[in-house]
Amino acid sequence: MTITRVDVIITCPGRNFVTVKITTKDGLVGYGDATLNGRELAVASYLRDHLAPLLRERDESRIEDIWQYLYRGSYWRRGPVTMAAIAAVDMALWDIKAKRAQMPLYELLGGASRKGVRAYVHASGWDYEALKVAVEGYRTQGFTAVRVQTGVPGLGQIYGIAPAKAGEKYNYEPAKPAVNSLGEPCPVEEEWDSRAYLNFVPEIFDNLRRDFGSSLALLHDAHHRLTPIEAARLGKELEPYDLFWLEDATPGEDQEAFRLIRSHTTTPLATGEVFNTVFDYRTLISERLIDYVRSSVTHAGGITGIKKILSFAEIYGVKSGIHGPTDVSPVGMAAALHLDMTIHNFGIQEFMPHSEETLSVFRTSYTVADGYLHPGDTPGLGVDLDEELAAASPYTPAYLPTNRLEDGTVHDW
Ligand code: CS2
Ligand code: MG
Repeated sequence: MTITRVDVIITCPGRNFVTVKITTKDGLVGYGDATLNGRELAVASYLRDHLAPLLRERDESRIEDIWQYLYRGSYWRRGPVTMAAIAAVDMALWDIKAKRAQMPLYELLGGASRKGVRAYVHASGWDYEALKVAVEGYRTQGFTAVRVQTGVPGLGQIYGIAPAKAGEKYNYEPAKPAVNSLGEPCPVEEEWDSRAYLNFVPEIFDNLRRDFGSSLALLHDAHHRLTPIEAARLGKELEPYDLFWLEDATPGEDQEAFRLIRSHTTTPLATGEVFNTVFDYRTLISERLIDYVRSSVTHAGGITGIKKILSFAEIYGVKSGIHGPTDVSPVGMAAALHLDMTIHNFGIQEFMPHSEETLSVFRTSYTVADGYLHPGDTPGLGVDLDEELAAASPYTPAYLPTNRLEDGTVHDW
């Protein structure tokens, strides 16, 4: 068959999402997620202006060839915009292939290697007491792994902490709509102080182990803010608390920094949510400097792209920890779940539940029970898009926050 239409759908049911919809001559439809938080329109243009014209009339069954044509054949390779656009096309083509085969995608990718996908959720709070309530809430729901983040005394709003009152709602939304003095959209600015953070965090983990015992898996995200020696110190000080992983300790582009961190600590390390290709991981994986690969299917070239990363990782015993925040759409989340079901080196899946508003536009067939997710057995990815509802929620500019030190210097994140 051939591709007859490529539509790009931008919608904001609670937050922005960019979705590609590919239609074949015989009327099959596939969806792919192209959401790049705070840079949504750049990917939408890449898809609409540069990829859609290349795809029409092409044989939609040739997924690997189309991936290589868009990646290798375009001269300008890699980068988040390019790889999110390729990812969306790739997901949509896998969706169509599995619908044609009348199978849930995980069957086509090799079949189930496990009963379900173990997930970790985000618990946060301004102080330990609020965090404790959030962790208890997730434990009651049956989750066995939680990422824990708290405010830091002396600092105001910091990233990753739910603004809601303890016990109300555990999630935070990464991107925020804000405007500058000219009324133009701009990022919110937050404060940062690594020393205050480093001096405070171990106490939080001490409390958590005291209150929740040893079996709960605890994860923590440093959001690329530390220097290698600070990350080494944190990893070492957290060793008694047996973390599942310490995530994004240092800025992503410096792969060699992990040699220093690794030589000082046995705390497991995860990184890669800002990476787009296997080349971003070459040193990290081949030197066994990390334990978990954090890319999302959406930002790493789709199922075809992330499979290349995970197959490389498998040789070195490095596992998956696929990125699953709310800025990955339900389509991107479904793609992750199908893959998680099949690969051998599955580690854990991040799960930040989408809002009811988002799920009214994206109708999913994946399920969650007792801390496990399951992609469901609907043919394809198992996500339908209500286009009328989508059209009723137009794009609203929103950015991830940025952060500065006390003296005003822009800090890594
Ligand atoms: C976070 C995300 O899920 C995570 O681990 O780091 O909130 C991330 O910052 C956002 O997805 C960025 O868009
Ligand atoms: Mg992260």
